[in-house]
Amino acid sequence: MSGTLREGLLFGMGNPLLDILAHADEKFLKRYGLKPNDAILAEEKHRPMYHEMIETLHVQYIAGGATQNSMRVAQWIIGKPNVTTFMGCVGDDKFGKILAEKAKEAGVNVQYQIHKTEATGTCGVVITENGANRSLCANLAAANCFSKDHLEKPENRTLIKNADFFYISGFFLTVSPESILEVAKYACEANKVFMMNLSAPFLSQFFKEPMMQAMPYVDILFGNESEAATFSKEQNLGLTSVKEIALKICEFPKENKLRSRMTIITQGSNPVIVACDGKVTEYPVINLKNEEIIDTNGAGDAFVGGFLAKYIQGKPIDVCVKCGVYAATEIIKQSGCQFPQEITFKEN
Ligand code: 26A
Repeated sequence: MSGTLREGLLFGMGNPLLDILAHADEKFLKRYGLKPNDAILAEEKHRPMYHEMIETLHVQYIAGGATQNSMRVAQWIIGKPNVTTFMGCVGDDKFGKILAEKAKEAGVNVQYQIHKTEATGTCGVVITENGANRSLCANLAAANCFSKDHLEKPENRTLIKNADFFYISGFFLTVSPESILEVAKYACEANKVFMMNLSAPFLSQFFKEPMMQAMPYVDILFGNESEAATFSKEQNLGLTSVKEIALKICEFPKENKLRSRMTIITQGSNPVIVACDGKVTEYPVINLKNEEIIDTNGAGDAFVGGFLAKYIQGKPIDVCVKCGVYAATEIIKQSGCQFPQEITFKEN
């Protein structure tokens, strides 16, 4: 695979969300029925939460949305603008403009679908335990209105055709499975790399059908330990060991027989698990001191971004994982998915 970085090499698609982030206590989580470490879709009962956060807590507005975070982080590491393209749906409003600005600032070529009436989506991020836990509650709004016709515009078709790598977080399964399949099938036919993320336990539980429709196209699947455990339970795998689950996922039916599936599971401060071709490799992470941790919001997305920045250059997997770990570590030291200007990553 070519090691050169060119414009449009990596294509991402997902929910562009503006994170409304605040530190709170257990009582706040209880009031809205939230778990300390989770990601869910907002229901009616969560509506007042955003208001309470803004009125009573110290909130920060930070660019978010899982796939867009990964694209921004990949761009940060790559340094050369427009190597990544991102599509998703925003409203015609201030939040949408902030998201576009932040993504462009990082160098992402954002090609949003813009909804005329729905507002840009937001995500309540409630941080507890001094940054160790983050509870995400997304109000998708305009993000939920993404439609496949956006991909059919000639200029967007060209962007897809020009990409060699595709990444879509599992969260997008709640919005447009048909768009996911369109991209997945194209990648398969062209023998290009299609990648997804388990993203959250609720997707394996309640979006099983679209998830399993996309699975045969997945060349690389990312996830964390709790998502892997829920996936195993929901698929009746009868496995609890993360390594065994990762190996089993690699064996699920696959369309493109020219590529073996790779499953990559992060486990917080425990080693990263990489399973492929019947083998499992563990890679250590960097353990931060408690006082260095600001919040873990975006850590998983940053891991993917760092990994992809190297993977699309054809670097060996150990370098890709090391870069993923580096990126996640930097993001944990800041509020939300934000990163410093300087890059101190060394491949060896
Ligand atoms: C459909 N859902 C629930 C979501 C999300 C989401 N991004 C897309 N769809 N729920 C949370 N996020 C994003 O995850 C990031 C942290 O990993 C948040 O916006 C946050 O930036």
